This record gives sequence, C-alpha cells and structure tokens, in this order.
Amino acid sequence: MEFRKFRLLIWVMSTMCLIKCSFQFDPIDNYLLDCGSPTNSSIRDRVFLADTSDSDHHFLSNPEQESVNTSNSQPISSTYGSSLYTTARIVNKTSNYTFSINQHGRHFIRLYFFPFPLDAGTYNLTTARFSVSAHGFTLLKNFQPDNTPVVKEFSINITSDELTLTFTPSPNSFAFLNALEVISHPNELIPITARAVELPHTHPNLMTQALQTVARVNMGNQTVSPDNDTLWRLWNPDGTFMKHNNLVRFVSNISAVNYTAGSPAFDIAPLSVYGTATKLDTESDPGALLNNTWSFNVDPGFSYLVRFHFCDIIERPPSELILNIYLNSMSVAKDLKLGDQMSNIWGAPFYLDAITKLNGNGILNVSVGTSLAFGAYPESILNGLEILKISNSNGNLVEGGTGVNSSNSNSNSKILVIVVVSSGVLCVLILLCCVFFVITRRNRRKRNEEYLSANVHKTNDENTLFSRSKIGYRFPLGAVLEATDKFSESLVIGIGGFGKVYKGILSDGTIVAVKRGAPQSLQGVSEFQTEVEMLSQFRHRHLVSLIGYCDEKNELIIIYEYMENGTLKNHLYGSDLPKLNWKQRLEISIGSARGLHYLHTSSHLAIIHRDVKSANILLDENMMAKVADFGLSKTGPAIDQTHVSTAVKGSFGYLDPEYMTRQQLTEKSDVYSFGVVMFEILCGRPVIDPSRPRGMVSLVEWVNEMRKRGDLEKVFDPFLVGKMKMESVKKYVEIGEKCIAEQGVDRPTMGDVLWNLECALQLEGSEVNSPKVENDCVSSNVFSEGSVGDFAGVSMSRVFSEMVKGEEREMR
Ligand SMILES: *[C@@H]1O[C@H](CO)[C@@H](O)[C@H](O)[C@H]1NC(C)=O
Ligand SMILES: *[C@@H]1O[C@H](CO)[C@@H](O)[C@H](O)[C@H]1NC(C)=O
Ligand SMILES: *[C@@H]1O[C@H](CO)[C@@H](O)[C@H](O)[C@H]1NC(C)=O
Ligand SMILES: *[C@@H]1O[C@H](CO)[C@@H](O)[C@H](O)[C@H]1NC(C)=O
Ligand SMILES: *[C@@H]1O[C@H](CO)[C@@H](O)[C@H](O)[C@H]1NC(C)=O
Ligand SMILES: *[C@@H]1O[C@H](CO)[C@@H](O)[C@H](O)[C@H]1NC(C)=O
Ligand SMILES: *[C@@H]1O[C@H](CO)[C@@H](O)[C@H](O)[C@H]1NC(C)=O
Ligand SMILES: *[C@@H]1O[C@H](CO)[C@@H](O)[C@H](O)[C@H]1NC(C)=O
Ligand SMILES: *[C@@H]1O[C@H](CO)[C@@H](O)[C@H](O)[C@H]1NC(C)=O
Ligand SMILES: *[C@@H]1O[C@H](CO)[C@@H](O)[C@H](O)[C@H]1NC(C)=O
Ligand SMILES: *[C@@H]1O[C@H](CO)[C@@H](O)[C@H](O)[C@H]1NC(C)=O
Ligand SMILES: *[C@H]1O[C@H](CO)[C@@H](O)[C@H](O)[C@H]1NC(C)=O
Repeated sequence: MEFRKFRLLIWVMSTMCLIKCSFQFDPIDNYLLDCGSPTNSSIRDRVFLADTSDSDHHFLSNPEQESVNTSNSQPISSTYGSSLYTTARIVNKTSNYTFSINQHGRHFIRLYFFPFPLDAGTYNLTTARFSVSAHGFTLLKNFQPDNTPVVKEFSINITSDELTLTFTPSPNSFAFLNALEVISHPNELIPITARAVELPHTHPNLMTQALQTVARVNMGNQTVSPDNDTLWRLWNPDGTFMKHNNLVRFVSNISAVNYTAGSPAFDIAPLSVYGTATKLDTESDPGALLNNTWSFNVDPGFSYLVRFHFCDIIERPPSELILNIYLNSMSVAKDLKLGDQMSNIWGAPFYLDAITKLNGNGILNVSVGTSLAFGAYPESILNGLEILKISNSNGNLVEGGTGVNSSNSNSNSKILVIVVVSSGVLCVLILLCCVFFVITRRNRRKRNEEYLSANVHKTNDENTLFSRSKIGYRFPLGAVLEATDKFSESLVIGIGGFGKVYKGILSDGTIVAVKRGAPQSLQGVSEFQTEVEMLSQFRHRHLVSLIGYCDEKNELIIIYEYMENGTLKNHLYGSDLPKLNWKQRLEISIGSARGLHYLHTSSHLAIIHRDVKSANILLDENMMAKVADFGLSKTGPAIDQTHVSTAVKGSFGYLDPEYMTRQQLTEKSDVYSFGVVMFEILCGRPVIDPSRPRGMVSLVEWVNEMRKRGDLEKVFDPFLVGKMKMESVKKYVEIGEKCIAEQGVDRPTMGDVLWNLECALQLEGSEVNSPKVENDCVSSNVFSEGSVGDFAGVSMSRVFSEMVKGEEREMR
C-alpha cells in the first residue's frame, strides 16, 4: 500500500511537472555553500549556506581564516546568483571539504570560481593555482582560473557514505573557491554506455566514471538559465560555436514540444531547450546537401560523451526529417529517421548519445547534415547538445603530469582566508544547483540500447552512398572509362540537367547507356541516389533496368540497359525518324502505363515517379516502352495520410496543377502527367510549343478548347488522321481526358488507364479480336459519355503563371 501511495505521489508530481515545468524538488543530498560568506545567500528558492568557522556547518577540515577586502565596487552582473561571486575562501594548505552522502549514485559537483580583485593583503586571486580531487578522481589539476566567472561541473557516482573534496594548492600558490554545490541528480541522466564512434575495441562503461561538462548548448541561439532547468543547468546559446552562420535559421515553438510517455522528460532537457532549434536554411536551395556544424575546444586524449537533443518542431507529422550525424568526420548515425525515433509523435523529444575518443588537435566538430536517403527533402535540425568529458583509466579528468616544477615548495603556511568582497566585478557566468526527482524511466535506457543495436551494422559503409544491398551493382571507374572510351564525346547520346549520357560497351560486349552526373550539381547527388535505390529495388519489363553505378572519385554514374530506339519524344516530333502508326502508339502507351502501374502498386507504399514525360519513356529495339529516370521518385503517402511535399519538382508542361497549388503529391500526379503524354502521342506535338499561335501553345489548353468546340480531330497528328478507328480513338481520348482532370480524385488510377488503353487497342482491331471482346470493353467502361466534360475548366495559363522556373530535365 505504501508503495502504491508512493507511485501515486510520483504520478501526481510528474503530472504537475508536465503541467508546470518549473518543477522544484529537493535532491536527497543537497549541499549549497556560499564560500567565505558570513551570511546565507538566497538565490531564488535556493539557500547557499554561510561557510564560516562560526557557522554550524563545519564542512572544511581546517577552518582557519582571514579576511581581505577589495577596493573594486563595480557590481557583478550575472544571469544567476551574482552574489555568490562576491566572497571566496582561500586555502593555502591542502584542505578537505567533507559531506555526508545519504543516497549513493550520481551527484553533480559544481565549483564556482571568479578571481575578483582584492583591496590589499597577501593574495592576488589571479595567481591562484591548485588541484581538486574527489572520490578518487582528479577533477582539476594545476588549475588557474581565468579572469572571468566560471562554473566547473562534474558528475560522480558516489558509492560511499562520505564525499571528500580535496583542494591542493600548487607549490608556492594557493586555492580559492567562491561557491560550491554537491547535489544528487537522477542516475538516468548518465547512460551506462552509448554508441561508440570509432572505438572498435572498447566497450565504454560509464557507471563508475566521472564526467565533466565541457559544453551544454541550446540550439536556437538562446540562453536557458538555471531557473528554467529542473536540474539548475545553464544552457549556452549556440551562436558562438556555429561554423556557417549564413546557412542556418533559428526556430522556436515552445508549444510544439510534447513530452509523452517514453520520451525524455524535463530532467534530461527542459522545454526551452527542445522548443528552440537551429535548422539549415534549405529554402533557397531545396536540393542542398549540407552539414550544419558547431565547433568546440576539447582536450585531446580523452573520451567524450556527446548527447544530441532533437525535437521536430518544424514539420508536421509524420516527421520526414532524415539526418546524418557526425563527430569530426566520423559517422554517428546515418540516415536517422527522426520520426521513427519519436514514434511519429510530433514534437516528442528524442536524444541520442555517442561516445568517441579524441586524438589530434583538440577540436570537436559536431555536424548534423541532410540525408539523401529515401528521396527525403533535405533538412537538418538540432535542438540541444551536451559534451561531457569522461575520466580516463587513471581516474583523471585532466592531463596527468602537467605539474609545475616542484622547485622549492615553500611549505605553504597554514592559513585559510575568507575574503569578503563588498561588491563584485565584471560579468558573470553561472550555474546552480540541483533539484530533481527520480522517476524511473527505464525505457529511456532501453530506447538507447535499441538504437545502438539498430545501428551497429552501419559502421563501415561511410565511403559509399549506398547500403550493402546495393554494393552488387557497384562498378569500378576503370570499367566505366573503358566502356565509354574515356567518356568520348562521339559516344554522347543525350544531354540533360543531370549531365551527359554515353553509349558504352562493357567488356562482356553488353551495350549500355552510361549517365554521368555533372560533378558540380549537388542536386544531382540526391537524384542519383534516389534513382539507384529505386531501380535496384523495382524491376519490371516496362521499367528501364539498372546495370550498375559508380560513385568513385566524386563521379556519379548510372549504367542502364541500352535502349536502341531512344526516347518516345524523338519518335513523335522534332526528328527525322519514321512516324509511328496508331497501333504502335497504343502499344507504347500501354507499355508505359504498365510500368507506372507497377510502380504505384507493387509495394505497400506507392512509388510516385514525379517526372513522367515523353523524354523519359524509352524504346528498345522492338519499340517496347520502358519508363526511365527515377531521380525524382518518391515514396507516396501511406493510406489516409496526405503527403505535403516541400518542393514542387517535375517538368514544365507535365505538372499536375493540383500538386503545384496544394503541393500534395499522390499517384494521381503521375496520372496527370501520363494524360499529357497520351495527348502528346495522339497529337504528335510538343506539350509546350511557343512557336504556335496563342491558345495553341499549351497542348492541354488547346485540347480542352477543341474538346469544348467538338472539334477534337483538329488536334490529332495529321499523320494519323484517317488511319485510326474512331471507336479506338474515342476510348483513348476519353481516358486521356480523365487523366488530365483538374482534381486528383476525378482522375482514374493507372490500373483503370491501363485497362482502357487495352480496350482501345482491341477496338483498333485486329483479326484476332472477337466482337465479344470489343463489347466487353465498351460495356464495362467506367467512364460514361456524360462525364467527359468534367475537365473542361482546366486552365493552363494559371498553371503557367504559377511556374516559377521550368525545369527541362531531358536525358536522351
Ligand atoms: C543559514 O541557514 C541555515 C539553515 O537554514 C541556518 O541553520 C543558519 O543559522 C543560517 N546561517 C546564517 C548565518 O544565517
Ligand atoms: C583529506 O582527505 C584525504 C582523503 O580523504 C586524506 O588522505 C587527507 O588526510 C585529508 N586531509 C586533511 C587535511 O584532512
Ligand atoms: C595579479 O596578478 C596578475 C597576473 O600575475 C597581474 O596582472 C595583476 O596586476 C595582479 N594584480 C594585483 C592587484 O596585483
Ligand atoms: C554506481 O557504481 C556502483 C558500483 O560500481 C554501481 O553498482 C551503480 O550501478 C552505479 N550507479 C550508476 C548510476 O551508475
Ligand atoms: C546569437 O545571439 C547573440 C546574442 O545573444 C548575437 O550576438 C549573435 O549574433 C547571435 N548569433 C547568430 C549567428 O545570429
Ligand atoms: C507551434 O506549435 C503549435 C502546437 O502544436 C502549433 O499549433 C503552431 O502552429 C506552431 N506554430 C508555428 C509557428 O509553427
Ligand atoms: C502528445 O502526444 C500524445 C501521443 O501522441 C497525444 O495523445 C497528445 O494529444 C499530445 N499532446 C499534445 C499537447 O499535443
Ligand atoms: C524561464 O523562466 C522564466 C522565469 O523563471 C520564465 O518567465 C520564462 O517563461 C521561462 N522561459 C521558458 C522558455 O520556459
Ligand atoms: C573542424 O572543421 C574545420 C573547418 O571546417 C576543419 O578545418 C577542421 O579540420 C575540423 N577538425 C576536425 C578535427 O575534423
Ligand atoms: C558532412 O560532414 C561529414 C563529416 O565531416 C562529411 O563526411 C560529409 O561529407 C559532409 N557532408 C557534406 C554534404 O558536406
Ligand atoms: C599562507 O598563509 C600564511 C598565514 O597567513 C602566510 O604566512 C603564507 O605566506 C601563506 N602562503 C602562501 C603561499 O601564500
Ligand atoms: C571588509 O571586511 C570587513 C571584515 O569582514 C567588513 O567589516 C567590511 O565591511 C568589509 N568591507 C567592505 C567594503 O565590504
């Protein structure tokens, strides 16, 4: 029963915590000392006790003392607890602070230092030099405080009933201390282990290690003061650590943060950390493949625990953010899907721990970059970051052996001085105490472990753009050079936005098409990767086959089966190639419809091609059609979810007007583009033909106009007129019109289109087709005559004006 009450209490308190967020709690061990002060100091709700010989609290082993005053009367300006910096205790002989510990486990030790100027007397605080150790760990060694206020924060797992903090002055010097905290903190704050980044032979166990806070940063360039943190931690703004200020945007939406079951709670990081973030400004260049990097000074030779705090406060669910995370050039996580990590709850916080050892120059670059995986919109976000130094095997948090020459240790006299400064100096850095509450949050650690195991297999793939499953397709650059005669200009068979396409012959005699990305196109990298992913996943008679790729030496090369007859477009207009007859055109329509139908239906998530056009339909030696160019393909919406795409992509003239205005990407966008291709096939003219008179420039607009006037024959390719059966053409036009309906819901699926095209082919007739089949086609036609006018309102001129820049992405 007691236990239940306790659980209830925990529940009530944690609920209050969720509601109130500035939730205060007494840590079980909670020692706050205002060193050298004759009076207690209250900092908001926390009382820092006087630490004088006549106080009731004798923490210090040898409390002899002396007072010195300063002449400086400038007040110390500080976010928090400035009064703590106005007094100090001076120690010129090894001295111990001793605290009894009521709860074993992790404690923060925070030491406040500020060498304020003194009026007169023996001591000049800027010359102090000393070491501090606790519980067997050397925390500071030959430490000489800078002339700015500083708080040194450590976390130690205390496993005895007493904590002794030893101050040892360096030879010929002394120690001083302005204030001190020893407070319990939730054990869950420090993981037992974490993902090891390039530490192959160590399995770091943090249970018994001491950690020192090197950096605690709030992204979004806003300070979070200890008042806004349940554990009284200070979070510094990230602006000063950032490498490329012009590439980022600071975002903030505190109300978007949703601490839910299983997500980290306030004592991991507060609302004001998760509610602000620094994101890459990808809006100017949505194809950008970039890192956002922060740089920190650290001591080489030590291992570091780095905690990344994430909370997607910018995108609507499901979060599409996919990130690559690095420490220096080492990969921490590849293609991390933030949404998955947060169970697709929007605004749920998530953190990721990594441990790495730093050698070299003492700079730790932390990068969060955009990912190319899964055709994601490139975006990157980080909400908070903590870097904690881990004690080494000797229990040191500082380099050993940096001792000053132990010349003549003037056998420091035994005096302990209390310095009281009336008013302080300069500005102040801060930090403060504790508070907290141990709510068992087992699943946090579990999540971490799950994450670990999920990522173990990704460690060695850094030098390829693809996961192992695609390795089989990888070609050495040498083989590609040989196949294309070192990219001979005479073998170029096409040029497009991505680069040139060459005809090549592999050593086994296979003729291939080699698409070589222009090296400067960043966008190309994303499309390149998408294309290889798609093609290696989806194989179909009517999709052009992937033979391989090459990503050596900054080359982005895709090798496809060679399509003898080139693009459909070339066979329709603008070339000297022989004209296709109606039956050939129907068969080509059917083949490409089959390819698209397969894309839309073959996996549980539809694949949307996004760039259906006659230049992306290729013809093999038998004039069989295959759909090509998957660089823009994207996984479609899952059932009942509306996909809002972040950048309109595709080709001018073929773009779904609904997609352009509402940016909703569905399979029906491909259906629209396919409808445009159908009319291109029927009319044998470009989709946009600026040389034609007004009203006829846009094929779709012209078709609609002629349809309204009942004059559709006028748009047909003159070559075909009189050589087609009217039933067949009628069927074809009917389904084509449906495809270019303004509303996606009014358009048929590719399956419907395919079925109707097959009917049109049968109606065109061949000896083998029985009249019965033709009747089937007519009677089961889903689209009645009356519905034909539905599309009559489509206005392409609106569509034109909304196109900011047209992309011509033709490959062959
Ligand atoms: C400081 O506070 C403690 C506990 O609240 C009290 O016992 C002590 O007398 C106070 N000391 C002074 C100097 O006010
Ligand atoms: C301080 O503590 C250390 C270790 O606990 C002990 O060895 C040393 O004698 C103590 N020194 C004083 C002056 O109490
Ligand atoms: C204290 O020492 C520093 C560094 O040695 C020196 O620059 C400063 O002038 C000294 N201050 C006083 C008041 O002596
Ligand atoms: C502290 O150390 C003890 C002894 O090694 C260990 O049993 C305990 O789990 C540790 N506590 C934490 C929070 O790491
Ligand atoms: C971050 O904020 C500080 C002031 O708080 C400002 O001086 C600095 O310019 C900001 N950094 C950036 C990159 O905007
Ligand atoms: C911030 O989050 C709230 C809560 O989810 C949301 O309603 C609001 O639109 C967001 N504000 C902005 C500017 O995104
Ligand atoms: C937080 O997420 C949970 C789980 O999805 C949801 O039930 C709850 O409504 C969300 N709370 C807010 C304030 O959005
Ligand atoms: C931070 O704390 C102050 C006062 O303690 C409060 O007014 C402010 O709203 C808090 N900010 C956030 C972001 O919680
Ligand atoms: C950190 O980044 C800077 C600039 O981007 C680079 O010069 C430096 O080599 C990097 N340091 C490490 C250790 O990677
Ligand atoms: C991001 O940084 C990592 C590590 O330094 C590097 O390997 C990668 O190439 C960078 N990505 C970009 C796009 O610069
Ligand atoms: C330590 O204090 C004593 C007594 O005040 C003094 O004589 C001695 O010079 C001091 N030692 C140092 C190194 O400052
Ligand atoms: C200097 O210290 C003495 C003794 O503690 C104290 O009485 C005096 O007020 C202090 N001077 C100032 C300016 O605070």
